[in-house]
Amino acid sequence: MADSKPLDRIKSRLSPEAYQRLAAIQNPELHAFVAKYVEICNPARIFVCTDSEEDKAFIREEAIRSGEERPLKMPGHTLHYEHYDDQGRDKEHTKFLLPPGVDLGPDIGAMDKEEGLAEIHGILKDIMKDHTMYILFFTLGPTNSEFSIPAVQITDSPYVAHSEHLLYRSGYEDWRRLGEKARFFRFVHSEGELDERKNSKNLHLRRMYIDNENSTVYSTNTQYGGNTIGLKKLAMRLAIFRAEKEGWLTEHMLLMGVHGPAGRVTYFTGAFPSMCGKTSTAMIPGETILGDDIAYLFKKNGRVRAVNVEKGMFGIIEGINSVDDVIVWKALHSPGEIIFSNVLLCEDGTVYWNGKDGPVPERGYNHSGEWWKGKKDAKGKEIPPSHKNARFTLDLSLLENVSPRLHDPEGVEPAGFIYGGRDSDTWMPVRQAFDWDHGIITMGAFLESETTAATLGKEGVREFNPMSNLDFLSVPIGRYVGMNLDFGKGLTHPPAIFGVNYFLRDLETGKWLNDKTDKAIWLKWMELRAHGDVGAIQTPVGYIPKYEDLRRLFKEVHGKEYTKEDYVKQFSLRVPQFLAKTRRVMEIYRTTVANTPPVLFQVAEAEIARLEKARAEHGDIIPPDKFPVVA
Ligand code: SPV
Ligand code: MN
Repeated sequence: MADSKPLDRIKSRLSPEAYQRLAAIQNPELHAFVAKYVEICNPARIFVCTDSEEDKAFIREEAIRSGEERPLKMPGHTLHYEHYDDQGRDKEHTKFLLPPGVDLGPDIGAMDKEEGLAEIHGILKDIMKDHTMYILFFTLGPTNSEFSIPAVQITDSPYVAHSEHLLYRSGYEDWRRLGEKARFFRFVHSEGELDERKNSKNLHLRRMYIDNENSTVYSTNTQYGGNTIGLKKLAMRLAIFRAEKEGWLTEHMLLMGVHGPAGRVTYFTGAFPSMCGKTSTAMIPGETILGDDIAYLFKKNGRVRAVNVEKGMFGIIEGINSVDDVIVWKALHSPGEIIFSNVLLCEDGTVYWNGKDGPVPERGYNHSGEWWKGKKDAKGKEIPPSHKNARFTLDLSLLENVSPRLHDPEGVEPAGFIYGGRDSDTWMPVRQAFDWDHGIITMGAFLESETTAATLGKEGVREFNPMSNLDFLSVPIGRYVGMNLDFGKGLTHPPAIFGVNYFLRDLETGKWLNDKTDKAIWLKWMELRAHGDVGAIQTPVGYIPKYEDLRRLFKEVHGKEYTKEDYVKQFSLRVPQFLAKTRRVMEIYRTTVANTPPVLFQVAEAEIARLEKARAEHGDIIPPDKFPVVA
C-alpha cells in the first residue's frame, strides 16, 4: 500500500466508502493534494466519485437538490443560472502564478507566485464549510490512450461536477490502473458563498490562478464554465505548458471528419477564437464531429495524431434555429441529459433563447430574475431574453453526426489545419498556405479577431490572437509560435494549412459577403485540396479556389447557383488591407513579443514584397483572374 498518511489525517471526515475509494488509487501525491484541500476548504461533507452511473446520477440529483439546476419539462434537461456579472471568462482575474525570474510577456496575465498562493489560500480557507466537496477523476483525451492526461477536480459545485461528467471521460479506472504513474493535473474550485438564487455572491473575490510548475489551478467565487470547469480552459493552459516541454501541441481547435468523394473521410482541425464559428463548422451538415473546442496534437511515426480532449460540447445557444442547426436543434428538443445555462424559462416550462424559432415570449424568468419584454438593466440597457453567452452542455453522443472515431485511443490523422478569425475587411473566405511555415506564420500567428461576448469586456475591437489561443497561453507567445513551427519538422505527411474568414464585408456597402452556409463549401474545397484533387490560383497570400470548382461545389452541396460576381467580390485580393495587417502584426511581434522566431519576420517580409509587386502591376484590389492557375 502506498503511503496513506495524508489520508489518515482526514480519515475522520471521510465515510468508509470515500476513504476506500481514495485509498484504491495508489498515488501518494494525490492523497497529499486531497488531504491538503480538505483541511483548507473544510467541507461539511465529502463525496468521492467513481465512473459508475450511480455516482453520476447522484451528482445530477445534487445539482437539483442544491438549486444550482432545475429540471425542465423534457426528461434529462435542466436549467442553470449564473450571476448577471459572472457569465463570461474573467480575463482580468485569470493569472499565472510565476516564480521569480519567469516572464510570460505583456499579453499574458501573471503575478508573483508566493503572493498569489497566499491570497488564494486565504480565500479558500473554510470556504466549503457549508458545502459538500466533490472529488472527481477524469481523463483528458480518450481513456487508455498514450495521448491522454489524468486529472482530478475538487469542487463544491454540483453544476460544475455535472458539466464535467457531460464534457469529459470519467477516469477513476484509468487512475487506478496508473496509480503512482499518473502525471496528473489538479483543480480546486469553490463557488464560495451563494445568494438566494444560488449564485456566487462574492464576485469581488473571483480568482482563477494557475500554477504551471505544480500543474494546479485554483478557481474561486465564480460559476461560469470557462472560469470553473477545471478541465476546460484551465487545463488547457497546463497542457500547453507541458506540451512545450515535450514537443506536442494543445490547441483551441475543433476536430472533424469532412466527407469527400467515394466515401472518403478526411480529418481537419480548426482554430477559431470564441464565438467565431468553431462549433458551427464542426457541426456542418453531412460531416462528422469529433470535437468543437480543444485538441491535443502529437507526432507519431512522422504523422500527426489528434484527439479531442473532451467528449461533450459547451456550446453557444444564441441563434440556434431549426433551419441552420438541424442536428443540435433536434438534440435540444429530445430527451437526454442537457444543461441549459442563462436562457429564458418560459411559463410553459420550455426555454427560449435569442434567435430561436418563433416569437419572443412576453415574459418569463432569466438570469436577471423575473423578465418581461422591454425590461431594462440598471444602466437603462434592454435585457434580452437570454444572455449572449448563454450555453448548452451535452455529451456528443446525443448528436447524430458524432464520429465513430471520437474515442479512438490512437486519435485521427488530420490532413488539414484551419485558422479563422472575425475579420471584416481583409482575409478572403478561404485560402491555402504555400507550406507549413507560411501557414503557421501568416494564418496562425498573424490571426487577428474582433472581440465577442465570450469574455467580459468590450465587443468588436480588433485584437491580435495567435492561433486563436492567446487567452489560454501559458508560455510566452514567441516560444509558442516556435513550438508550432517546430511541430512541422520531421513530418512525412504535414497537414495542409488553410486560413478562412466567415465575416468578410463588402468594402463599399459594409454588407456581409457570405451566407452562413457557405462554409460547407469552403470545407469541401479544402478536403479536395488536401488530396491534390483540384487546382488553385496562386496569389501573393496563398492559393485560392478557382471559380469553376466552387461553382460546382455550390451546385452539388447546396443546389445553388454561385455567381462569378459574388466570387470576384469575395476572392479579390485587398492589397492595402493585407499590407496593413501584415505590418500591424509584425509590429506587435517586433515590439512586444520576446524570442519571436526570426523566420516569422522573413516569411512576413516576403509576403509584403509579393503584395507590393502585385499592387504595382494590378492596383489595390486585384480580381482572382489576374493571378496564375496552378495544379
Ligand atoms: C470559449 O470561450 O472559447 C469557450 C467557452 O469555449 S469557455 O469555457 O468560456 O472557454
Ligand atoms: Mn473555446
